Parts: sequence; C-alpha cells; structure tokens
Amino acid sequence: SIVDPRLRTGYHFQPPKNWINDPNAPMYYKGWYHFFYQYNPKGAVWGNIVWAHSVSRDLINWVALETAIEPSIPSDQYGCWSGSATILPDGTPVIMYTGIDRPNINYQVQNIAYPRNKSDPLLREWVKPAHNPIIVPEGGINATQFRDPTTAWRDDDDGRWRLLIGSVAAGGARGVAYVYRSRDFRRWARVRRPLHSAATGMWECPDFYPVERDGRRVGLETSVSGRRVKHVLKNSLDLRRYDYYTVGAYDRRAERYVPDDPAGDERRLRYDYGNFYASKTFYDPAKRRRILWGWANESDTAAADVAKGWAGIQAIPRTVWLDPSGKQLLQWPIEEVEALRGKSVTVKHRVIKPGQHVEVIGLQTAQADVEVSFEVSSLAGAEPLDPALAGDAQRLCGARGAAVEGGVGPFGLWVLASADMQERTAVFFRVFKAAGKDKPVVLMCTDPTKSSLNPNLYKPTFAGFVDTDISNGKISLRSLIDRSVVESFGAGGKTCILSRVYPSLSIGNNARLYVFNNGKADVRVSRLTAWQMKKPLMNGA
Ligand code: DQQ
Repeated sequence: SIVDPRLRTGYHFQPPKNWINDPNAPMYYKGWYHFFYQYNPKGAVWGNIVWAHSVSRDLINWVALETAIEPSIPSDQYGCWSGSATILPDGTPVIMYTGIDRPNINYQVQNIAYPRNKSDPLLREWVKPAHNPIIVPEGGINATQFRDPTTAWRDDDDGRWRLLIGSVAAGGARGVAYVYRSRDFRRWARVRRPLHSAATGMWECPDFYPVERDGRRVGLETSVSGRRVKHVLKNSLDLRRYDYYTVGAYDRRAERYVPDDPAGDERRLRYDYGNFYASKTFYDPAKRRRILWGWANESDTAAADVAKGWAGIQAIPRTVWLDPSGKQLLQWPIEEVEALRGKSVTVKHRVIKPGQHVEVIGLQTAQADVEVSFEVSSLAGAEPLDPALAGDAQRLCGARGAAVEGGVGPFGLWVLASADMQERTAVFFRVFKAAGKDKPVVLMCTDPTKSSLNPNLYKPTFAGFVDTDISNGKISLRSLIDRSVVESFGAGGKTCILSRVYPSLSIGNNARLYVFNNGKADVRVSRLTAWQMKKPLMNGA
C-alpha cells in the first residue's frame, strides 16, 4: 500500500526512519535534554532493539547522535530493552536497563552503563562495567517477565538507593513492582515484599515519583519525600496495552505504596485514554518541572509501516503535576512547543446552534495547535447516563459517538477534515445527567471512525471521563494536530487523548478544521485560537 509521505508527523519526535518504541532514560545534563528510545536500526517493525539517542536544548528541536547502547556484552547480547537514568549526588548520570542474555526465551537481567566522559554534555559514549549484569532474576521471579528498571531514589536517613523492576506473579495474574536496594549502585538486594502489586497481569515500565500535594505546578526531584509529598505509581499493562496510574502514599519504613483511592488499582486513571504506552517521567531541574514522555504506536497496518519505512512517534512531552483535588494528575504540553506557533486565527463569541458547524478559515491546519473555550447555554437538556455504561467511558463513546445527536453535546472540533466532510476526526465533549448525582458527568472522546476512507485502519473510539465541574457551562479543549496524530487535552489537562489517524483526503492543504455542535443546546465558542505549527529540527529528517 502507498502511504502519503505528507502523513509523516512534523513536530512530534521521530527519527528519520525505522521502528521506535518506549522512551528511555530521559534526563537533563549540562544544559542539554537527553532522550533515548527503543529503536530497530534495521527496519520498521519491532526487533534488533538498541538505544537510539537524541539531544535537544528545548525538547522541541532534536539532533540525533550515535546509538548509545547496543548489544555488546554477554548480558545484553540479545537485546537492550527499556530502562531509566539516575543522576547521582555528584552529578554523574547512570543508566540502568534490561538486557536479554539468552537466545529465544527472553531471559532478562538488569545492566548498568556510565558515561565514558562526564565532561561531554552530549554523553555520546556509554561504558558497561565488567560487573554486569548487576541484577539477575532470583528467588522465584519469572525470568522472562522481569524488566524496565526505574529511576532510583535515595533515602537520606539510611543512604540507600531504591529502584523498581516490573514483573508478574501468581501465574501471570498479578502485576508486581519489586524493590531493589543498594548502597553503592552496584550490589542490589531485593526487598522481599514488592512495593505494590495488583490483579492486572504483567507490569511493564513502572514509574514512581513524588508530586507536591498542594497542587502547585512544580515538579520534584525523584528522591524528595516528606509531608508535602504524595507519590504516583504508573504501570504499563502488557495485556491491555495501556498505562495507568494511582496517586497514593509511600511508606519508606515498610517500603510499601498504598493508593489513596479505596478502590485501589481498580480505579485506573490514565495519563491518556488513547494511544500512549510505556511512558516515563523525569525531573527537569532547569525549569523545576516533571516531564512525561510516552510512545504512540501506529494504527495503520504493519504492511503500511514497512511501506512507509517508519513506525512510532513520541507524544509531545507533557508537564505533569497533581491536581489541587489530590485525586489525579494534570498534564499540559511543555511550554516550549508554543515557540513553533506561527500564523494564527482567532474566533470569538461565536454561538454554534444545534446541528451547526463552523469552519475555522485562513490558515493551514494539518499541522496546528488549537485552543478553544466553550460555554454551553444550559445543562438542563443533558441526556441521562445509561447506568450500564456509567463506568466505561470507552463503551459509552462507542455507543454515543460524534454522529449520535445528544442533549448537551456532542460538541467540539472536527480536525483533519475534508471539504466535503467525508473525512473528519471528532474531538468532543458530551454531558450526561447521572441518576443520584447532582454533578453532571462529562465525557471526552476522540472519534476517528470517519477519519479516513482507507478501509484497512484500526479506528477505535477513545474516551475518558473528565472530573470537572461544568456547572458554569465552561470547558476548554486543546488539540495538537500533526498530520497523522491528534493529541488533545480536555479541561486544562484533566483528560488527555492521543489518536493516530491517516486521512486519505484531508492531507496537507486539504485538511480543514471545524467547530461542531450535535446537541440540542447552543454552544458558544468564547474564544478559539488556531496556530499553524512550524517544523522544528527533527533528527535530521
Ligand atoms: N518494550 C521494551 C520492554 C518493555 C516493552 C522492549 C514495553 O523493555 O517492557 O522493547 O513496550
């Protein structure tokens, strides 16, 4: 199949060609942001995994460097899988990663690598000391499901480092995060009881970090602890292919983590309710923020990936912090992305009547950033929430997609739309009245079912509830549109959805942007601004 080259993303992180997956060891070092990622140097499918390496001054313009970590020692000779960086107190960055050390069975061990030359801000060369591997699966651990070490954190009281390794127990039933402790970053001993576990299946790519509890938009270094801190534990569910997190309390003495929500891991908050996996955060000391990276796979066919020669992108890095409610995180694209904004168009105080849509004209929108504030005239007509679907945003959106007329909503954006509207991706809200609740329930959804005339695509609707108070009628939406990706942030980053779409008509200058209202209540666009986005330096592509 022929894939239009104009569907390649412009400002999302990508190498010039080949397959990419998980973000690895993001860090800030001597004025540079470092980004490593799982990469197949030989093709656009998963395999031959090495760590590719890029650097940036601003997290937006990227320069590709040599491969940082590739099979070269017995304990990583069959693959260099995911891992993380820790900055030691003397400023030395250390990488720990999973090595595959036996053929065919994916036997997993943990290795360490140090920069050859610490005075090189680009950290081009990584050295693997002879004492590798430094952690091996022992004591009943499933050796083929034992991977993805986290950034380590240190307790000042006992001076010991801790890190997590993702695994599974109880015959595949329970996801597990094992804790390992070390005084010297060389000899690591497992704590018998895991930090946490839940009945979810394998935990890949765990991430564990502190957040300020007072809701300030500030990040914390990974070792910070104390009363002003809550912790976030994120795991990537291998079986379900999504990342979820809980907010909770970390008890250092007991070396245990307990989610705050009494529903525990049943209440799976997600960074993103769309295509977003194997994510990882890091602390950026330059701007005192915590930044989240996440991988978005293609949702075209593998044959199309091979034909176009590339597969996988990274989502735009997001600043993450705790919502003032303490119940969830907020996320927002790093401010640096705004430097790519070019020509813009603003629409103000525009009422969209039931059944109406309005085109935003005067700029190219295949590669754009759109921010919009909506105000619904009345919530009285909100449709009742079917109790059978009340707990399942995804199914609710599947049943009540953008084309199904509602009471309050669906209203939102049609992006990457064709002139005749045959193709369009809807990003929208829908408001429900729930029996026994005074607060209306807000659903955010991305509906790509009409995104392309190409019949071979995977086009599921994605949805999440938005825990926001819409009683004043107001809600905001931001969408980063980039040719074959739509990355949306509802209500200031309470609910996020990334979706990959591959229009066949709405490409380049043929892509249009509309505001639509398919409900029975008027919706006012208080303000909408759309910017054309420039293309940054992207690894030489
Ligand atoms: N991808 C890596 C593993 C990790 C998985 C291999 C998650 O280390 O568990 O490429 O996508």
